[in-house]
Amino acid sequence: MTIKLTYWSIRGLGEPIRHLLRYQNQEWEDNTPTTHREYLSQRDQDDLPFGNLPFIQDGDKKITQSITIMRYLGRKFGLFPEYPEDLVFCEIVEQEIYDLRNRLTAACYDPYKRMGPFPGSEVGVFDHEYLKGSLRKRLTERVKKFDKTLTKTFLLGDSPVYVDFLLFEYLDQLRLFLPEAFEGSTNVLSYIVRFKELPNLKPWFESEEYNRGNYINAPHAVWNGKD
Ligand SMILES: N[C@@H](CCC(=O)N[C@@H](CS)C(=O)NCC(=O)O)C(=O)O
Repeated sequence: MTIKLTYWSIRGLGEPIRHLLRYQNQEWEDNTPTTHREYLSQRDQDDLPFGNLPFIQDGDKKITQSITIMRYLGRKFGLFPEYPEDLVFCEIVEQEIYDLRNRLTAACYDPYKRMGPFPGSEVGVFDHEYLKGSLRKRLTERVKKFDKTLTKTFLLGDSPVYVDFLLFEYLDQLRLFLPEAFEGSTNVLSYIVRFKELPNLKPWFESEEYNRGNYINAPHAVWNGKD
């Protein structure tokens, strides 16, 4: 059965989901709202108690929150850690990479640009270069920790689990933003290369659509906004 993914037509928080579905050779349909009204009507459905994007529909199940979606798909497709201690480790890594990815988002989007000035707000406080510098410092320290962690082919062993799909995508987004933070971290860099060689994913990473790039963020982002 086809899975429906409702999200913007960007990598954003949706791409780990797409990578996992590609790897599984699972048919899916990208459902992209094209107007604000459509976006709200997709998001605010009665059976989505905390409507947000991305969300997936799998049969009669509708699921929001990108990490919950990844865990759900991981369980569905047998890409879930078997042992409790492995799961704890995966969840730590999952949250760690999500924290870094949130900092990337904060550095890329001026909140006032999209939402307009609020009464009493500090318009003009957004400082891309400052936030980028602060992320550079944190990332340089964190990438070294990932380098010590990524000693196997994938996070837990020879084959990927759901967290690898998050980890690859957000490491790759961060690497494109701040390549200097990854210098010398050979385990991380070779992990990124290895992921791109996975069955079913290799053709995607060699495709024209992927190599055109420039679509990590929404159009109003300061960096890598979709044309
Ligand atoms: N914690 C949520 C964050 C979702 C989120 O911020 N989604 C953005 C796009 S990346 C959005 O446009 N959400 C729509 C909304 O908040 O109305 C997740 O991981 O799914």
